[in-house]
Amino acid sequence: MAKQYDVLFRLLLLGDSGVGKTCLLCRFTDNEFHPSHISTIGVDFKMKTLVIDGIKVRIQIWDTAGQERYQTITKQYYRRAQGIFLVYDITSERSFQHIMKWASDVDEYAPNKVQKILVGNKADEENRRQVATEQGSKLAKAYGMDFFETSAFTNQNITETFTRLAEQVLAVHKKDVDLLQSSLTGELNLAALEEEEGLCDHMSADQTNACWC
Ligand SMILES: Nc1nc2c(ncn2[C@@H]2O[C@H](COP(=O)(O)OP(=O)(O)O)[C@@H](O)[C@H]2O)c(=O)[nH]1
Ligand SMILES: [Mg+2]
Repeated sequence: MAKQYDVLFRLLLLGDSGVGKTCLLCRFTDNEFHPSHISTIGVDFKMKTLVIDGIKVRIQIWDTAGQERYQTITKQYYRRAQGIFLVYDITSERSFQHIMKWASDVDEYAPNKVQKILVGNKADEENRRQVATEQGSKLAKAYGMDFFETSAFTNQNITETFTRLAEQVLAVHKKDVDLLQSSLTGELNLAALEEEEGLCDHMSADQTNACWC
């Protein structure tokens, strides 16, 4: 039987509450958009498989709640992420300023090899824009990150953003993937199962797959 995937990566969505993390994830995995905001509770994930350079890359994308009270839960997940989306809302200067705080948390808690990408969401809301595109690209450049403006509403740059981060993660783990492909063993699971460390003890099995948007 054909293998379902060659490599499994864990990606994490970070950013203030309300910037559109849950909507970005629902748009990417299910091509859906929900106009009302229902706060994400704690941490939740969705999966999708991409084919990059002939390699089946299964990505596990973790959605987080930006609220302060969930910070301790979230930080446990930084450690095992291979890629991180730092998301702000182009109609919220405040959410953009907070990117620095999110980035410094990532520096502190995530592995050194972690790949990051800056995302300015709600690009469809041009008339409410508070953060210029140049401000986003300048910040991304300062941090050495790629940058995309997206819209979960119109589907602008959604596939591009998720694919780019997966490509970056694949590139830094290329040596491991090459080794794996020259062997006959199964898939490479870089995102070790969270149950091993009991991180999902607070969630029930059906909660882990549900869409909270
Ligand atoms: N116009 C517009 N609204 C969006 C977009 N993405 C999310 N929203 C809205 O912003 C609100 C918060 O989105 P949500 O995904 O729950 O944010 P989260 O707290 O970061 O997960 C919801 O009312 C969404 O409908 C977008 O790209 N464009
Ligand atoms: Mg959410």
